[in-house]
Formats: sequence, structure tokens, C-alpha cells
Amino acid sequence: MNKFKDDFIFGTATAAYQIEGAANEGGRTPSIWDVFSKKEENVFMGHTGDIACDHYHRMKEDVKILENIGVDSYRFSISWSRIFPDKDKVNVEGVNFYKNLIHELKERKINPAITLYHWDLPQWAQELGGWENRECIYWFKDYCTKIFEEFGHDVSMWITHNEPFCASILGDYLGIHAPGKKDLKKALIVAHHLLLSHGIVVRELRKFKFKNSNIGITLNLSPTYAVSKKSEDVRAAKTSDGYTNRWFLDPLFKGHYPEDMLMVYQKEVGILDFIVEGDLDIISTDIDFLGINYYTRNIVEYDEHSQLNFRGVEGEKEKTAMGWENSPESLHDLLTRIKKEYTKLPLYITENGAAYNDVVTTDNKIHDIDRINYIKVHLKVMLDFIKEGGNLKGYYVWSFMDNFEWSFGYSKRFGMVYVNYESQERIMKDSAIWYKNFIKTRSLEV
Ligand code: GCO
Repeated sequence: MNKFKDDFIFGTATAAYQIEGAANEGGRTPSIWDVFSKKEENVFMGHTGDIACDHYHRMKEDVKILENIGVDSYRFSISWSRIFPDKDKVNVEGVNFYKNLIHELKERKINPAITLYHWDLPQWAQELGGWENRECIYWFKDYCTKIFEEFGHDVSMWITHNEPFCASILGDYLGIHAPGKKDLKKALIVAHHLLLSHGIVVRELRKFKFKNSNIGITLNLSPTYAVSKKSEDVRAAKTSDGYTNRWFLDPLFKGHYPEDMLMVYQKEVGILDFIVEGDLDIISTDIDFLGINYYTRNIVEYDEHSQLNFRGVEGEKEKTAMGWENSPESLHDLLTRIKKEYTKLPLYITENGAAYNDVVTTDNKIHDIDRINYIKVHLKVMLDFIKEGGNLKGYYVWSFMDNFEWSFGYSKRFGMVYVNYESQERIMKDSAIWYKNFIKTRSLEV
């Protein structure tokens, strides 16, 4: 049978800074992404999230589109600086925006899945040292506690962090995301504090004893393959896997950082003295599910010139507009590995999808066959994994609508819904129509 069970969750996802706009409205103050995107050359053509999809003003219309697609669940994130525009100041207007959003969704039987942190740290927090400052964990805890107080009875799925790898490594080591730093030690400190804050917030939510309340974290995971069997390439692949995957999975599920990576990092930055006794117990606090964002695989080779001695190699499979290979088999490898080496907890694909160069036809249609195929082949391997006994419970397409794709600005379109950024008109692409029909039957013709 090529059919998903009725209780399998089909959803779609977005993030606050990527869609909301209204950057200076409703009492919101800037986040690190407002500041970063306004600095020259950080983002394609100087694009910013100032207006984005104007979702802040079009929320009701957008929820109606979600209802039309028929998703079971909608994953979105909360903008921290809408809730706390300043360290000790709660903004009721911000709280109300999300209260209304949750209400609209629930009226239409769409289950909200909330990401608490999707990279938009308030600028006030950055000015106090940001995630490099251990205190930031407690500012985050205060913000999450407020969110739980307000929405805890209405929300059954919480994600503490989205992709701590990107938030730390891309933001503080590679400098291509906010806050735009290039310092490995700082990035490792940020990563550690993100993980620690995850554990602390999980414990905080448990204190409320809400009836139907699940909390987890979302990691971006990429299976990593060596380009050849040469021992130096195999070693490079192991380091790359440690850097992207194990540095986050091991502390969460095994309660320690991977030994080989501790050696690699200590050689580069000295003793990791920011890891304090007791931290790993907190990081490995029991959670209810693991969220996985999966887009592509990594192929790597040895590189004597790069700091960590590996570099990515281009693969031969068909690519999306991001230049990422469409590699569904690697999702199967990934899920199997998680089940075998890490956890039997419920898994959710919290993001999967593709950017393509969509063309609007003269009759206002978007025939995005490539996107439909990309989604289908990934659904197929998910079915295989489930048949093999895998505990996979849900799938969220990235993204609901085209949006601000971080350093690529609006140049990359990931949506099932097309956004005309001039008129803010939304058009359901063929993929949205396909997903709608698919969700009705839950069966995949392949
Ligand atoms: C991420 C984020 C999304 C991206 C998506 C496409 O994974 O980077 O969670 O915000 O837009 O992944 O790159």
C-alpha cells in the first residue's frame, strides 16, 4: 500500500522573519536579521524582511489558503522581539497577533506547531552579547515562559530551536547569516548555549503540566558521504558529519559531545571551557519528538587549505535552483541512522521542499512539476521507512509560500503558493493543488 495512515500529519512551514514584514509596526523592535540584512552585501540585492509577504497584515487571508490546501498542521515561528521589544517589556500587540493566528488556525482545525526560535534574536539581546552570553539562555527562558503562559493550553507541538547548526555556524563562524561573525570559538559557544537553552525550556514547559503538550527540537541533518574511499576523504567525511550532524545529535540523545570532534575543535580554539558541569544533563533532557529538516546530502573531500580539512564536492544528481541535489535515498539513509544510532522517538520532517525558477503563465498559473516530483520522491522513501518500522509521524513542506530566503533574499522561491512581491497577490502553484488532492487520499501514485 502506498498510503499514509489517517493520523499522519501533513503540514507546511514558514518562519516569522521570512514572511511577516511589518518590521517596525505593532510594537516590534529590530532583530539581528533586520540589522544584518541592512548592511551592504549581506543579502542578495540588499533585500530585507521589512515587508516580506506582508503576512502580518494578511494573516487571515493566508490562513484561508492553508484551509483550502487542507493541511493538518501549520508550523510557524514567533518573532521574539514582537513579544519582548525590550528586555523586560512585554508587548501586548505582539502577543495578540499570535493569539489571533492560533485562533484562526484552530477554527479551521489546523493544528499550530510553533517554533520558538527561528534565528531572529532581538537586537537588544545581541547588544548585551547575544547567544555568546550565557545570560541569553535566561532571556530566552523568560520569553518562552511568557509564550507558554499565553498559548500553552492551545498548542500541542512546540519546537524550541530551528537548526542550531545554522544559527551558530552560519551566523558566527561562516558569517553568512546574522549576526555575521567569523570566529569558530564564538560559534561553538553559541551552539552550546542554544542547546542548553533548549533543555532549560523543555523543563520549563513540563512545569505547566499542560494536557496535550509535546516539545522537541528541529535539526538540519545531511547524510555525508566521502567522495572516494581514500582514507583522507573518509576522515574528511567523518569530520564533516561531526560538524553538521553529530555535534548536535550526540549531546541531545547521548548526553555528550562526540570525542573526535572535541579533539578537532580543541586543536583549533583551545579548551572548550564554556561547557560547564551539568550542562549535558540539561541538554539531554527527555523530549517528545525530533524534528528533521532535510533538503539534500553532502559529498565531501579532504582539503588541506580549509580550517577543518574538508570541503563540499558537487554531486551528479539533478539539482534544484539552490544547486542542491535532489537525493531522496539519502533521506532514507538518514532516517535509518537516526533510528539505529539515536532514538526511537517520533520523528517529524519539519521541513522538506525545493526552490525552482517558477514561471507564471499568461493565465496566472504556475506549473511547478519539478517541485511536485521532489515532494513525491521524498514521500515515497518516508513510506518505505514507515513500512520498515520507522516511527515517522508527520511531514511539513517548506514552504507554504514564497518568502525571504535569508542571504538569497527573494531570489529563491520555495513556496507552494506564489507571492507577487509587488502586489502581494498569492497564487496557488500546481504543487499546492497537488498537495491538496494528495492530503485527501493520502495515497501516492508512483
Ligand atoms: C532553513 C530554514 C528555512 C529555510 C529553508 C530553505 O533550513 O534554512 O529553516 O528558514 O528557508 O531551509 O533554505
